Amino acid sequence: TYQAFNWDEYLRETNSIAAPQSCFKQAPSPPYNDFEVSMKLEALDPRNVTSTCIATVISILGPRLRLRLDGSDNKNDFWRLVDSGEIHAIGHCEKNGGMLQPPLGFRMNASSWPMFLLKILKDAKMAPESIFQKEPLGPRQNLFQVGQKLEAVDKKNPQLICCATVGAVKNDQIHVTFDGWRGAFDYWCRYDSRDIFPVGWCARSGHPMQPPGQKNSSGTNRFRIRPAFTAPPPTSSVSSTAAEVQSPEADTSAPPPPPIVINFRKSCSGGPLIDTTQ
Ligand code: MLY
Repeated sequence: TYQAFNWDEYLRETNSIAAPQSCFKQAPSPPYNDFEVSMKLEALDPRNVTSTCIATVISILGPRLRLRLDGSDNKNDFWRLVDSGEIHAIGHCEKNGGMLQPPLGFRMNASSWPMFLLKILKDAKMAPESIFQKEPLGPRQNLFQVGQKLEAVDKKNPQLICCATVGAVKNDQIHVTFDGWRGAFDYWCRYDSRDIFPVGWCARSGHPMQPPGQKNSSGTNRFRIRPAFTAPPPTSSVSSTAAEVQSPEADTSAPPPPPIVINFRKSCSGGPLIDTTQ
C-alpha cells in the first residue's frame, strides 16, 4: 500500500531542519492548475530563451505542466510551473511587439514556419489567459544554510521532485544534493530557482515526491553513512560486508577516523551486523 513520505519523521531521524518558506521563490500556497492536456500556449524556448514559441501541454503533475514545443521532437519536453514567468497565453508575444519563432531544431524547412504556425493555431485549444498565474516575488537574497532540507527537481529526470539537502552555499547559488543518491544528480542553482521547493510542497500541491534513495552506484549508502566515512581495513569474518561500505578513497594508513554517526529508519532492519534491539 502507498504511504506518503513522512517528512516530520525523516527530519527527526536525520536530526535536520527544513529550509523555511522565506528562502524560496515559490507562492506561499501552491497554485491551482486549471490547464488541460493538449492546450496550447506561448513558452520561451528553453534551448534559446530569446525566442517565444508555441507549446502544447503534454501532461500535468500538480501545479506543473509538461510542455512540448510545436514543430520540435518529443525528446525535448520540459516542465514549467503554472505560475512560471516563461509561459503566457497565445497572443502575449504579439501584443508586446514580438514575433513567434520556430523552436530550435524545427523539424521542417524554416520557410515553412509561417504556414505551419497558421495551421497549428487554427482549431487549437488555447489555454485561456485566466489560468496563468503571476510569478511570485523571490527573496531579495540567498537565505539558505548548509544542511537544510528541501524538495528539488531532479534535472536528469525532470518529472521527479525529490528529497534533497543544501550541500553548500556560495554567493547567489546553492548546491542541491539528493538524499540517498550518488553525487551524479547534484547541481548548483540560484537561490531563486523555480526548481526548488520547501519541505511539504509536493504533499500540499498534489505532486508526487521521491523519497530518499537507498544506494549509490557502488552499492554504498550516501545518506545514512556520511561521505567522509572511511572504514577500517576489512577483517576476515566480515570482509565482504566491510568491503561494501568502505569508500574507494579509504586510506588504510591514515590516522583513525572520527566518530561515525549513522541514522537508521526505524522500519529498516539494517542487515545482519546491526542489533535492532538496542
Ligand atoms: N533510474 C534512474 C533514476 C534516478 C533518480 C535519481 N533521483 C531521484 C535523484 C537511475 O537510477 O539513474
